[in-house]
Amino acid sequence: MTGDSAGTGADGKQRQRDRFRAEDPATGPLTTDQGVTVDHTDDSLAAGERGPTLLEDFHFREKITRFDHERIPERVVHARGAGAYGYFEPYESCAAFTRAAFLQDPSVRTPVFVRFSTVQGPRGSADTVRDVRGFATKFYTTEGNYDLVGNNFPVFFIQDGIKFPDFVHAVKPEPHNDIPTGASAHDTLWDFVSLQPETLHTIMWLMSDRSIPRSYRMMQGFGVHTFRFVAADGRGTFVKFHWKPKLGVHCLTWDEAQECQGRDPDFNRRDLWDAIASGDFPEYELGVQLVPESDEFAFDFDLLDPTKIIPEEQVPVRPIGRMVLDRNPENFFAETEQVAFHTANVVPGIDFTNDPLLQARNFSYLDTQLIRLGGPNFAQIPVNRPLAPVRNNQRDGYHQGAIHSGTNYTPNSLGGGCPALAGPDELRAFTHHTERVDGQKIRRRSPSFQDHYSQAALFWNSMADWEKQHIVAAFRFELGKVGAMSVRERTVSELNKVDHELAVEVGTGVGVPVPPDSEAGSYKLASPALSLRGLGGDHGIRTRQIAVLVTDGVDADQVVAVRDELTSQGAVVEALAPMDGTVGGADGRTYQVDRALPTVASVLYDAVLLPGGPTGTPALAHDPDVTRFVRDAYRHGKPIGALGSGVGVLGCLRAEGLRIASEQGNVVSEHGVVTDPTPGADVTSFAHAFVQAIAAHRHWDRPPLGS
Ligand code: HDD
Repeated sequence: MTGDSAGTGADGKQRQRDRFRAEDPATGPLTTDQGVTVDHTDDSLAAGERGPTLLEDFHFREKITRFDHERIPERVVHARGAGAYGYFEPYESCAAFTRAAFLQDPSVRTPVFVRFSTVQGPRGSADTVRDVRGFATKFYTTEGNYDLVGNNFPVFFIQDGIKFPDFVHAVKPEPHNDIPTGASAHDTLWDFVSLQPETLHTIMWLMSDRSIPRSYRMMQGFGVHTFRFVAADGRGTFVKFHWKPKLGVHCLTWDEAQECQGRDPDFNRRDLWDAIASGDFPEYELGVQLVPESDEFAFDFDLLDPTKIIPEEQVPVRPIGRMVLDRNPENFFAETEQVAFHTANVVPGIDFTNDPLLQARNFSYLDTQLIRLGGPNFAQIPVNRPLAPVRNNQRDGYHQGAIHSGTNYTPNSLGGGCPALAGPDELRAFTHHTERVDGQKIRRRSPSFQDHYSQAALFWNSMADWEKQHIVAAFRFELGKVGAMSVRERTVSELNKVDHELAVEVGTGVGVPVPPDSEAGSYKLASPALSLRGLGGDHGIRTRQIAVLVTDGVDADQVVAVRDELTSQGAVVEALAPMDGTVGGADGRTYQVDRALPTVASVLYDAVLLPGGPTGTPALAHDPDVTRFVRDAYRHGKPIGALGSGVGVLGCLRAEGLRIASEQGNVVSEHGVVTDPTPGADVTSFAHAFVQAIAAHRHWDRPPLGS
């Protein structure tokens, strides 16, 4: 590939992309791929008006052939994804730990492309499935591309990559009937899990709310493995990478996630796209846990074991920079589908460790791109193209897009010895970290990888009560879908080695005996940093989606006052009414409706507001769409605000046990239900309380309906 550096800086990638843009269709008429102008594309060339199509119709043949070949194989895992461009900037120089150029200068922005994904389902599967999420970042650095190919969990299911095909076969749809799509609740996964206890820690994450993110913008990312930073003097430091979303970590309820799959299968993809399109750029902080090489054996687990975390209480996460995603791709196929990540794409200053999962990945990614992207030249595809110049003797192959000249071997004299090798003092050259390695050639897992239960228990012990309830419910759902009782039983017996209470809760739910307490694990340690309790972000309401249910007769001044307060704090407010168009306010004016209620559902929003009105809004209480909307919002722990006669609309839930504390006067906020029934009340203090309830995201302490 010829060097095509478009310069550095945050817009360097954008300038490079501009050079590969297809011809602007506005510049002239339709042509064939050969540039021949076409004046007719709706009828094929035929022998007579009713006659057979002629083979010489090159335009017809080319058009159909191109169409026939539009699809490429989807990724074997992480097939469904959504991507975005942006930039990364370090907060300060990290020269003390790494010589990576993009981590030196806070004034330098490095362009990035990020792809978020689910793992199990095919390209067309729904977003809000229970699954791990991929979080892969390509940094287009001045020293070449660096890919941080992570997930939203800090641990992985297996310790050695040789088991990856087994694990993926087990979790993927079963081979005989290709069921289930985008789900892990089936016999083969749990058969594997119950026989492979190293999966248990990650399974705990999978059964927790972390596996159903509210948004890619509200999700953490982790490099998972222990990597190595290398400083200019050659000193190595172990490093774990963390992405922390500025908006905090928020998740869906399982019930909500399932309804989203029908209401909007593109829920997460759309959310990312809409936020970027409207200028609410997602932002993540990059943090690192640093461990000096001298402390390699200072932990009670092996740093090379990808099923273990380093608890943040033990080694704090140090923020080193931030990433902002500020541009949607222009073409899904060209960019999001064709982007190719690879754990072995590293730059000077970042190196590997001997983690056997990482070592396997370093083989797999290039290998899979060769088949998926049809040959070895995929680094020339615009989204994959480095900004750093490329000069080498790699040649030919499918889809070679560059015209190379000169010699194609090293050493040469006929080509002037070019390209020359970097000299020993060339700082930009990648030199592998020097590490002493010796041992028997052996196929055996290290004894330091044998503890599979203590960190699964660490996770469980760290959860709030409501998080534990969700985990138990998830296990009951998943194992309840498993047909083989022996698999259910074996899994519960493994869970008992994590925690007896967990095993009892799950075992009784799925109808299998639980082994005695005497055989249970007794791990006491907890890591508060693992609970969602403390991960609320900046506790603001920026980008939260608020539904305001309106109808004719609504007190529009009240709606406008609350809406203005919410939007001034960055929330997105939509007016929903039984029918599209406009509603007539109590003041006689008309107000625009954003969406008709039958086209939406509360699962698509973060909070709901029921405004009052002297005549109209009680009618909403008899609308089944409204009743359902409010009931679901309540069941899913979402903030609900009601003003004036809007409080009466909440009465639709009274029969189901909803107690509204404030029947008259004053603002009352209880379990995220904020009410003020005073007709025409000043909304200032109501809005303040409602904002606080929204900032808390979900209210799990709420009494369930029907109780
Ligand atoms: Fe992987 C894709 C993340 C283990 C083999 N993986 C892929 C993607 C992500 C991850 C985010 C999607 C990249 C994109 O958006 O294009 N994978 C992980 C993490 C792992 C992990 C965080 C454990 C820490 N993966 C893993 C192992 C292997 C692979 C052990 C094989 C030995 N992964 C692949 C792959 C994929 C892939 C088959 C499929 C498509 C692709 O690479 O480009 O090579």
